[in-house]
Amino acid sequence: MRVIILGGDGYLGWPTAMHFAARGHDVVVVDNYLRRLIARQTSSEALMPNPNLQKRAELFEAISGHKIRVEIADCTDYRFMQRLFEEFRPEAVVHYAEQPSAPYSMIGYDEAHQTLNNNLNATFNVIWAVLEHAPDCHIIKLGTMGEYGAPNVDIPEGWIEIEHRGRKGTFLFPRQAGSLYHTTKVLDTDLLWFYVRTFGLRVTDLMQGPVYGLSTPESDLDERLLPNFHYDDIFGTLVNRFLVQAVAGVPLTVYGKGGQVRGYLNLNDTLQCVDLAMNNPVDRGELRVLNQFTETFSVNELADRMVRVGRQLGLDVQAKSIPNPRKEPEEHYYNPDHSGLLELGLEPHYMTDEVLAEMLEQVRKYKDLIDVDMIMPRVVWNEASKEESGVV
Ligand code: USQ
Repeated sequence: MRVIILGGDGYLGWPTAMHFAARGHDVVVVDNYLRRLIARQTSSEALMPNPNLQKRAELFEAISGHKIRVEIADCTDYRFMQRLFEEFRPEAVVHYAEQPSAPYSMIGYDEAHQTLNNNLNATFNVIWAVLEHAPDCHIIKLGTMGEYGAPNVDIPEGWIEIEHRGRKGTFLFPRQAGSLYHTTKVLDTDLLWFYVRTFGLRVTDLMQGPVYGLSTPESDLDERLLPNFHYDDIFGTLVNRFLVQAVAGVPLTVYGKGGQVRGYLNLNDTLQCVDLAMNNPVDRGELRVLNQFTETFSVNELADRMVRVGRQLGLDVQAKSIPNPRKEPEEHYYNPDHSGLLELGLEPHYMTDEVLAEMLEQVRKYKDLIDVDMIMPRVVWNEASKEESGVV
């Protein structure tokens, strides 16, 4: 298939590009290096150095024989998007081109505005480029489980049937995100749904939980092909941060009570899910929502596992609760459905002790590159914790 991957330099975008190219698809990646820029501006660089996209594509082609076309461009530039979609006529577009950090979006006006503008305008331009130049193209959009928040009822996959005063209807599940970043994803979903029901686009919205992992079969070909692995408070996701903290001997940063439950998945399962979505497209006029995670854990459960497995490897691992920089429930009900991707054929890689030990050993190789100054939270949007921690 002809596939465009927007945000192809990212933690998920680059491994996805290699995964599809290795399976014989015709792949174009687009990125404007926004994440690299923000990482430099906020001192949040990835653990290992990552060559730029052009260099990674050249290297991947030299090693594997599979070509990935690179476009360094901004998805919020509609003229560029028009030219690309008109010329390439994609059959699928995977849209990762968003500012993905919740903490970054909560720093202040400029960061919130940049997140809102980038994310909404990129999504809007994808919609219009498809409408005008490739109306049959399947849009695979990375949403987030964070769109739902942590409601006190079971979370379906996108749609809920409501009975109200004796009549029934089906609606998108009410969403209440905990950061401006997560809120932009709610708005993305609404934009997509409007254009699906009005102009018959075909869209899959993948509501993904936090992803963990350092490598994929393709990135194992050469360490310069590894995904950008962040462990800072801005771009690092929980498990990846805990892996680095365990190796560095820094107490695991449990935010608040640690009862926050999320649905997690291995990076290799993200690739499987996106692949399954692409190979099982929806009909025109359909918005399919799939909850993309394989198992749920609380922060405390993950900390306990990391302590146990880390100690078995001889690491000095401890967990410590610190004031929660985020405004979020720290003890709550959480029961989201996630059968859609399993029905499509997902074979989960669960987080076993062996998987954790393997990831810890991988991080250990880069121990000397860890900068411990990036670990403690620097962005606080919980007023009570601000006073407690003295962070301004
Ligand atoms: N947390 C800690 N300690 C830490 C870091 C995080 O206790 O050192 C807690 C957070 O407070 C939160 C949970 O762990 O309750 C998950 O945090 P996270 O940073 O792994 O995830 P989040 O900020 O929600 O964002 C990440 C990705 C985002 C994606 C989202 C899926 O950065 O792009 O959309 O995971 S979800 O969490 O389901 O919304």
